[in-house]
This record gives sequence, structure tokens and C-alpha cells, in this order.
Amino acid sequence: MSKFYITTPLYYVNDEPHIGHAYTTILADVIARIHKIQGEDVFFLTGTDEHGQKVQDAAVKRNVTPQKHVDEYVKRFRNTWDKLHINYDYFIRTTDKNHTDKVKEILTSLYEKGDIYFDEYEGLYSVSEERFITEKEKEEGNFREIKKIKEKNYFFKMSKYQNQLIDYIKTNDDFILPQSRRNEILGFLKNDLNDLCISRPKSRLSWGIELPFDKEYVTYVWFDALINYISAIGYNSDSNKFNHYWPADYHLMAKDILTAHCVYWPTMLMACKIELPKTIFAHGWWLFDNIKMSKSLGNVVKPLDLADEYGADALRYFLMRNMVLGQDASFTLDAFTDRYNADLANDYGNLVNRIFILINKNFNNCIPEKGDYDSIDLGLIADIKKLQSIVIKNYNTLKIHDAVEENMRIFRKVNKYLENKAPWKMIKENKSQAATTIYIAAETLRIGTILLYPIIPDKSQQVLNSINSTPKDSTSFGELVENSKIEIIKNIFPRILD
Ligand code: ME8
Repeated sequence: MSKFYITTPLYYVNDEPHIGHAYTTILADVIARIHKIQGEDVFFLTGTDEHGQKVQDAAVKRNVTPQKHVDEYVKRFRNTWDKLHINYDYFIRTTDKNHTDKVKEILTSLYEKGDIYFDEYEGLYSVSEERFITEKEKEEGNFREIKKIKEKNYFFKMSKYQNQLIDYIKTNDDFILPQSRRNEILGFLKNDLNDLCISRPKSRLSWGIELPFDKEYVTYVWFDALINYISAIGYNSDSNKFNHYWPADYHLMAKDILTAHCVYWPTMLMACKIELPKTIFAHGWWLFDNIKMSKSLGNVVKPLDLADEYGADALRYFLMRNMVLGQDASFTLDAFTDRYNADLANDYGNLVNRIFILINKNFNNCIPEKGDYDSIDLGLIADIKKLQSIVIKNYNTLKIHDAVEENMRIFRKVNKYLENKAPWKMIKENKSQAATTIYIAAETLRIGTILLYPIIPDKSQQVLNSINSTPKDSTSFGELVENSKIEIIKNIFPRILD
């Protein structure tokens, strides 16, 4: 059985989870489900980044200890993921002992090997980003709260691995995706790489993993957090999990944390002589009125608000359908309502209602028996087969929005087919022909619903349960069991009224 390992970033627990966090986590869940359903041995990891300045500041603001703060806030993330049907395999917290021990072990080994050294450094420090920045980065203007700091710190010899990293990126086309991000990183690597400051003096920041070789310092939050991807699967332990799942197939994230993942992380792995992940995929931003959503702007939409009101699947559907992976997308409530009403309430919901009403009224709640197919039936079956393979191909190449759109075309085609054939009229003159039409429509609904399962797992299970099928069933045409009793569901996606 082939394995598939996918990760999300570990989110800072300084605040509530928001729609951006929800997007990456739902995307990872969708991809994990696509692979699970194909029978692969999937490991889907998510979790929380609990150390560092941001979290310490949030705790101070709430007048609680950092530990109390993270213990309370981590629940918000877990609860949100439960509500959004996120089926992760493991949730890691960077305050877990397994993780902190592993970070210390790696620090010790790199220190002993000479890849970590002590030095005094004077430079520009961005308090908001918690790192030293270059003059050029300052000029580009993306950093806030910049101070000049002169401090003794520990440094990781990142520069030593610069050429090896460039070679690796150049010879592995899929290492950084999309291509535009790969070019961005190669451009960044044209300049000499600085070594990475991996410590913070406790006088400035105390909330972190203490350096195993100097009690006066804690570990830089990124050096700590990135290690989660291997500590979570038992790197350098008795467990077999690491050898089985590593290298990760996908590290998913947005473009904000590309440098940490494409420069810090691979050089750390090179220093530890660990294979690099297969693909680092950076998606775009969800924008609100074309402004990146951020906590400081106060335009954060709580994913739970929409999920509570319209169901988690409606939110999952909108996020997956309206963002082209890799590009930015605009989030508005109108866009959400339009998409919901057009696709879920109309195309899908109406089809489910129609088929169930026909079976309820005319066939005593049992799947009708099919007879011979005519040319219209055969035409529909052939079209569905084609669309089905396009959906699967799009899923497997991460064109999720295209997969969803092609999936919807299946339902639109069946709706048209029903309008053409009008089985509600046919039923009186030729019941067996009407039965065939309804069987074909129900069977196509089953196939389309299985294909849509990674996106809307809850509603999809409900529909499939009602016709005695499951998301793992075959999507070959003709599997739906004739004469089997069905449970009628009413109004699976009620229309949102203006
Ligand atoms: O960076 N659109 O955590 P974080 C799309 N702890 N995705 C968005 C988004 C938006 N507007 N806003 C946030 C950190 N995201 C570190 C990561 S990993 C070892 C450590 C998503 O809480 C997106 O996935 O700031 C982005 O990369 C992530 O949240 C940043 O989460």
C-alpha cells in the first residue's frame, strides 16, 4: 500500500482560528481524503505553534501564564477542526514533551557537529516577525516594528548549505510549487544567505524551548516549530513511523511562510542528513475587499459563523470551489451566498429532491428496476464516465476548483436529462421506461456524490447512506442495487433567502 504524508502549518495560538487557517486545513483534509479513498495509507498532520513572542504577548495581555493561555486556546483550534469535519490523523502541539525533547536532541547534535555557533551580531530586528532582517528586506517594506539590536546569540550555519539547496531546487521541479514560488526562492538565493539566529536571550523572551547547551537562551520559534514535521512521526525513535511516512509528500501553507519552509527547513534537514520533503506547496491569500485578511485589520471572518449557520460542508465547498490553487481569491458574503444557492441548493440539492420525490411517489421508496437503455441513456452514461475521469485527474493534479466544477457538471447533466425525459409524465404510459430513467439518475447521483465526498464529507455520507452506498464504493456505473429500500432525505441544502 503506498503511503501519503501531508501537513498544514502549525498555527499560532495567539488568537482565534480564522478563515485563512480554515482554508489550508480544509484543503489538507480534502487532499488527504482523496488519497484515503484511493486506498493509500495516509498520515495527515496538523497542530499548533505555541512558543515565541506572539504567544507570550497574548498571554501577558490576558494576564495568564503562557502555559495556561496555550492550553485554553488550543481547544479553539481543535473544536473548530472538529466542526469543519477535519479528519486529521495527529494533532501536534509544540509544547508536547515528545516534540520539545526532539528539538533539544537536534540542537545538541548540530551544536556538537559545529553547525551551531555562538557570536555577537548587530542588525535590524523585526519584532513583529521575530527575526533579524536585511537592509534590503527593510527597504522592501514588509516588516514592522524594526529595531537595531546588538546581541550575543547562537547561529545555525545556514549559509554552508546554500549551494546544495540551490542545486536541489534546480534538479527537483516539484520541490516548490507553484513554479512562480520556486522562481521567487531561486531569486532570493541569488544573494548570499546569512546564517540563521536560532536563539533568543531569556531577558527578552522567556517562553520557548530552553537551549540544551545554554540556560540563558530559548530556541527561536521557527527552528522549534519546523521540527514538528519529523517529531510528530517519531524521528530518531523506536517507532517505525518515521521511516514509513517520511519524506512528506506535501507541506501545505500560504505564501507568507515560504522562506521558512523553502530555505530554513531544507537546510536544517540537510544539516541533520535527512531527506527533503517532496513538495512544498504555497497557496494564495483569501482577500477581503482585496485587502489581505489579518487580525490587526479586524476584518477576520470566523469560519464557524458561516459553518454554524449553513453547515460546515457549505463553507468547505465555497472555499474549495472559489480559490484557484496558487492564486489569491476574494471572500465576500455575496460570493458565498451566490455559490451556495447556484451549486449546492440548485444543481445538487434540487437533483437530490427530485430523485427522492420520484422514488417516493412512484416506487414505494425502493430503487426502481432498470430496463434496456436507449440512445439518450447511453449518451448520458458515456458523458458521465468522461466527466468522472476528468474529476479524478483534476483531484490528483491539485486542480481542486476544476474538479469541483466538473463534478457539478455531472449533476447539471442529470438535471437536463430528467427534464428531457420527464419521467413524471412517462410514468403513466410506460412505467418500465420511467423506472430506467430514474435508476440512471439515481445511479449518477450516487457516482457524483462519491466524487464530491472529499469536499462535502458530511452531506455526501448522508445522501449515500440513504441509498445504501458509502464513499468507498465503486464508481462504475450500475452498482446501485435495484429494489433496495432508501431513506428519503428532505432539503439537503435549503436555499439561502436574500
Ligand atoms: O505562520 N489566506 O502561523 P499562522 C489564506 N506558526 N491562508 C491564510 C491566510 C489568508 N488570508 N491567513 C493565514 C505561522 N493563512 C507559523 C507557522 S509552521 C511550522 C509555523 C494560513 O497562525 C496559511 O496557511 O500565522 C498561512 O501560511 C498560515 O495560515 C499562517 O498561520
